[in-house]
Amino acid sequence: MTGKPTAADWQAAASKEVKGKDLTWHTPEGIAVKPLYTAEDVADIDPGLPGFAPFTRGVRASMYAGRPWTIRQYAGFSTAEESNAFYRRNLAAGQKGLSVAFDLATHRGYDSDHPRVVGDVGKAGVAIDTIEDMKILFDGIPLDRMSVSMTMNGAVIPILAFFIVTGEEQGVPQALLDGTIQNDILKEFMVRNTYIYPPEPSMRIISDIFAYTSANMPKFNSISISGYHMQEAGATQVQELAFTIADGMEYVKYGVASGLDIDKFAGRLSFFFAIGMNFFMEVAKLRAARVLWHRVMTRLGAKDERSKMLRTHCQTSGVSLTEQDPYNNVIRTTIEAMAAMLGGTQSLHTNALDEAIALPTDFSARIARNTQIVIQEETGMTKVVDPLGGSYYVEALTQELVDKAWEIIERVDAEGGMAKAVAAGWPKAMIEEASAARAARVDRGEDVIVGVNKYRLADEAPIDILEVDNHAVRDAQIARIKRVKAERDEAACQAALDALREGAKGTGNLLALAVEAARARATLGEISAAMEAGFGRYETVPSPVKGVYEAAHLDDARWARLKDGVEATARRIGRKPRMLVAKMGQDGHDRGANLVSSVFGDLGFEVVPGPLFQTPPEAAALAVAHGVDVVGASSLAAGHKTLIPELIAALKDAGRADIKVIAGGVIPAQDYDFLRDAGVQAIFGPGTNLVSAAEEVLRLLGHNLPPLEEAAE
Ligand code: MLC
Ligand code: 5AD
Repeated sequence: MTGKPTAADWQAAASKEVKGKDLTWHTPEGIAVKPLYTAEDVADIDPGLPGFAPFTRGVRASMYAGRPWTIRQYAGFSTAEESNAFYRRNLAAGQKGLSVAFDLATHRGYDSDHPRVVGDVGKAGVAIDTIEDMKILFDGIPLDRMSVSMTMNGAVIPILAFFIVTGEEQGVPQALLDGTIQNDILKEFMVRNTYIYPPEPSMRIISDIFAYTSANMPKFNSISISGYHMQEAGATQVQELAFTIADGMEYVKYGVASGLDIDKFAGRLSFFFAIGMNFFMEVAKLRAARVLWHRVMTRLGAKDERSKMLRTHCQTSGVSLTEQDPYNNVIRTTIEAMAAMLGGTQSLHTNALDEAIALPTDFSARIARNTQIVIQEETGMTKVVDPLGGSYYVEALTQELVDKAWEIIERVDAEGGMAKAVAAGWPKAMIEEASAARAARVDRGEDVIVGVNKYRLADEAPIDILEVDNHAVRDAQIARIKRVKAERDEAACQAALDALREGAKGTGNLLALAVEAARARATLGEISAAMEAGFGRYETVPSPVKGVYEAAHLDDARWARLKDGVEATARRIGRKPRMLVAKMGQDGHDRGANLVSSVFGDLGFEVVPGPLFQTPPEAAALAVAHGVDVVGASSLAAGHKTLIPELIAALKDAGRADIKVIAGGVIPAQDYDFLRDAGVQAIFGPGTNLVSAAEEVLRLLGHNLPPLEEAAE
């Protein structure tokens, strides 16, 4: 061949190598990724320069060459004392910023002595009931020098009030408090489920926080608008991108509608994204997010460039990690961390290798932290700003993500904004459909997960995990609540709570009122209840998607055999087999439960999708009322050892010990014997193939499936 090869020459050469096979990769977000990108793909694209609008290449001119991203590991468990000690050890070992994980009782506005939270205290995060707990949590950590992120949405008012008063009692004025509060309620209604109040008052809380922090706490980021939990719930990257930016738009509109000047608060809005295993897609996603936010904020009338600058935290993906062969998780997290930094994140959490089983131990936390330190300090990767800028593929993909996400953002906008869309339910349904489609691809081996659906080990030894004794933590918390209540000026405390109650019914800044209540030693539960008196508590029922998982299995002999088995069972017992999918305790992680409801529904079960947040007796009563054959208890927040035995006892008390109880979710192998001894008939851990699980459930219901060959004939 003479002369320079052309695109057509390449096409011919590649086609010959693969004998004409189409090499296009059709991604779940509906993007057709080509096997080659060239200058032609980016002829119309100019990514600009870092530090300048629209910030495609990063929000700072010097980026990590000037200052690396903040190594900010999310952590919290047990008591404030234990979490404080853990933070201090981590800071001494190279962590740079703090990030507090609260337990689910705290998230949902209950003190540790509340009867609904017995299984949750100190389990998924640290228990905080009063300002005294918060002071212990930050003991020896100067809040004017350490930036602190707090992941709190439902009980955001008492927690932020405790934080402000903790600063005050440390001698730190509000103006110097540095950090971030998550404060992102829209995604709670969509995917994370730690809401307390209905949507309208929840949006007012956010505007009140914007008003208070923009006036008093200029260094504090008033919100962390989060797509993370959408990806964890199964969203594609385009969905995550679009709904997160659309959520941000909605908050800005509410802030403006409440009378705030957009440029007074928008500079302190921040974002939070998940970083999964699709490496280049994630790099492009962060770049696209910045472009989109700049576009949206310009449209909403922001003038200050800082208001249009998307600053973000990232966390590597929890769902991408596996219980099986868990050291593979170190590899996955390293790849994800690199995508986050090459995308230009401001702050990063890297997950620990025991993610799929339990909270991090000192050992697993060290490896997770060192993943970032090694990238920052050993590789030279931080020396050049946006090193992937100009990559044909990355630039083209960035543009494609902008365009695809923009279509969804325009739809949300046309339908009146994200609060309306969330109420209508279509974003959640869209995410759940993507989740069911992904589960089907994994269960069919089309999406590979090493050590789970390919190269699986025959035997695995359990690894050491962190265990929290929730009963001991609860006893200690109750003792401290009693002490604080005994020592406070009761009249002053009640007066502050009355003022807050009035404020919730009328106007008045809720955070300002809660700061008074925190000073007067009101508890988190009391502050939440005072607002609940005006707002009510929000409840919702799940509505599982239909047909997505089945559609992917229509050619599958095992699926056909299962459906026959369900039908045979129905003939035998005279009705469809019935299953309650129960969510007990304050654990709102409903991805697994929704998936199970959806798949068993597709199989022909009559599924009762239980509401979130039930107590074990409530779940038992629901099971009895519906006459179910089996209860599937889904547990992802470590409450299983308390809640499931109580469920079994409640069924027995109701005279229905015959109803079978199975358990699924984040349940470590170490707990299997305990649960079996308590009467659990089958346990499905992370990475369970849903077809296999359904086969086992049918066996439990007394149906023996024929060998596969016969069924296939
Ligand atoms: C940064 N700075 C620079 C610079 N880079 N100055 C000069 N040259 C450079 N190259 C300055 C910044 O302007 C800023 O000052 C200061 O340094 C800090 O940098 P930052 O980039 O703002 O980082 P940080 O303080 O870490 O803030 C990052 C953030 C913030 C804006 C994204 O919101 C944040 O920390 N978020 C964390 C959220 C989080 O951890 N969430 C956990 C969720 S877990 P200035 O004055 O400009 O501010 C979860 C799980 C679950 O949700 O479900 O439970
Ligand atoms: N400590 C550390 N990490 C946590 N995560 C949740 N709770 C904690 C905690 N208490 C992380 C996990 C999870 C994600 C939502 O946040 O990685 O998947």
